Amino acid sequence: MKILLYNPDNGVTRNFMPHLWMFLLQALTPPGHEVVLIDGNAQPMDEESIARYVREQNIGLVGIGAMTRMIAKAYRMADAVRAAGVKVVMGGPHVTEMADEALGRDGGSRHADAVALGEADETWPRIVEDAARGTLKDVYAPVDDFGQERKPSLQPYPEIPWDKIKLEQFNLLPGIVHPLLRRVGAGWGTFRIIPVESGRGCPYGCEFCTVTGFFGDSIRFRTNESVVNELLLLKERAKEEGGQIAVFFIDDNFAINVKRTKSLLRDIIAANAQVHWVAQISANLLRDEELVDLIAAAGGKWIFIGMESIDPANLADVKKGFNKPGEYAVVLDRLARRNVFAITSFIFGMDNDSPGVAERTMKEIRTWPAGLPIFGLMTPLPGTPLYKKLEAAGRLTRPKHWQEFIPFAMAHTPLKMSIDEAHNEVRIGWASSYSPEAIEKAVDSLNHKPLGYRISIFIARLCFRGIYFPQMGRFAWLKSILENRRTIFKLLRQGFGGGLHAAVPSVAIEPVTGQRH
Ligand code: B12
Ligand code: SF4
Repeated sequence: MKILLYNPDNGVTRNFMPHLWMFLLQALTPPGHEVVLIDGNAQPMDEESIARYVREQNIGLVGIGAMTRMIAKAYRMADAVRAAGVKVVMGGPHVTEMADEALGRDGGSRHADAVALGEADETWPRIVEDAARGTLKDVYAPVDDFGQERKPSLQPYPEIPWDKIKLEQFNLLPGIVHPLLRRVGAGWGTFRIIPVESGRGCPYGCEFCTVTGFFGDSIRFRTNESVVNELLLLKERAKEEGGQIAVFFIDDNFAINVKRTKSLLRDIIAANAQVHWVAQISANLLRDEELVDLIAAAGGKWIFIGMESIDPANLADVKKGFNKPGEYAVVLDRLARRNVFAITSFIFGMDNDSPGVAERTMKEIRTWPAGLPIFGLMTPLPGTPLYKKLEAAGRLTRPKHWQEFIPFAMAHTPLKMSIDEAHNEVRIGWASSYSPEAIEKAVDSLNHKPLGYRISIFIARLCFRGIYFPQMGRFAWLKSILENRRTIFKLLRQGFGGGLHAAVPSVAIEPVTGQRH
């Protein structure tokens, strides 16, 4: 059987990193079946083109995965595939919570022939075999013989054949820059960001987050050896194709067990498996100087920190009181001293937020080492304690907000400001962090660092502004480059002063679209 795994685009920004679930399920597919992957971010498709594709390619089963934000598109694509006569199985965090919606049991129309609940590592081989036999069931749940939920242990972990997988769709370097990069130096033929997980689960249970409910509060880790081998494989591939590879450790809290993280980082260093990497770590775990030393020595370049708010009352309200705003600056300085920078994520529209919250937050941010601040709105995702709380209080204004997804739009009214005011605060956050003046200031604040870091933060800021300000086509990019020409000229002058090689950024970064860990 030929199987297509498809992940829809979110229609707003491009995610440059491929989704891990596709590669994982591909690696877990029983022998005898062929699996093709299409990521809508890299290969945009509409309903008509996916229907044509499955017919022309003689696809026997389509697997679709999606977060809540992309689910409306996922359903439209699933409908088109089913209308073409091909079975659809859906999985991921949204349909796990809303299986009845996907199966048309809630009064709406049916979108999927089958739904895989929760982690599908162990159910996927069964789904494939049932589909091949024509005996696909409606629901596949990860349970043991006694009907108890079972979480995959991650030991052993499947070997993802990164040395052979076709990754053409995930090269971040547009063809237009290839000749320039060839002149700059060898090793810039390709640049990819690859997702790698070293563990799953987070016990913290923040009210707005899907993770504790979905992956459970028992944390599971791969062996150090299996992670190190994966990094070595990726490093080897980059070398062979004369390109660059960076890794995004997608663990929700990469240092949730500090002892284990240190031992993994030591093993990465000992095996010379360092690549440049990004990871998500909560601020409370970054108090440990030795951990931060090891992060830097093992290739860590950017740490994503879910700060959420600078107001302790807000943090306590969403059960994230372990975040201490008073120590944010110290944590960021500790990282910056090792040339590790932070993606700092904030949520506006929390219940203790009032108009002016963006400026109050910006005032703090301006005292921190330059990084990449991102701003989102409090969003009740299905299945989370936040959703249940707001629903019970009758505060949801758009209870099924995912059916008509609108980027940066609230689905409930905060207590101390209106929805419009909350939207305005997010706009202020983005505008004052990503204006040409703010970008120039951030780059200038790193004047004491090697030029590579300044270029790196400049490129990253240009990419990150696209999370909020539409920046999809060439024209939008050109406009953004023109607006930032002062900073570009400055960097070029310094680059030519110090030799062009010094100007090649040591690490670039994906324009992630605002993610809380
Ligand atoms: C990496 C990541 C991203 C990446 C993007 C995706 C990428 N290229 O990988 C970035 C950083 C860009 C991102 C952004 C966002 N993210 Co995000 N992200 C994650 C993260 C940390 C890891 C995803 C992952 O690879 N997990 C590991 C794999 C193995 O797990 P999995 O994807 O769930 O897949 C398993 C099962 O779900 C199932 N499965 C999944 N798909 C399918 C499909 C089929 C057919 C089958 C059978 C099974 C199946 O099988 C897999 C193996 O068990 C998760 C949290 C988490 N730990 O999962 C959040 C998470 C998915 N993100 C989340 C959110 C909310 C966002 C944002 C909306 C945040 C924001 N406020 O802006 C944005 C929007 C994204 C967008 N572009 O539209 C939520 C989603 C909740 C929901 N109900 O949708 C999560 C769960 C985190 C959270 N705090 O709640 N994210
Ligand atoms: S927001 Fe981060 S720390 Fe909180 S439960 Fe989710 S993954 Fe854990």
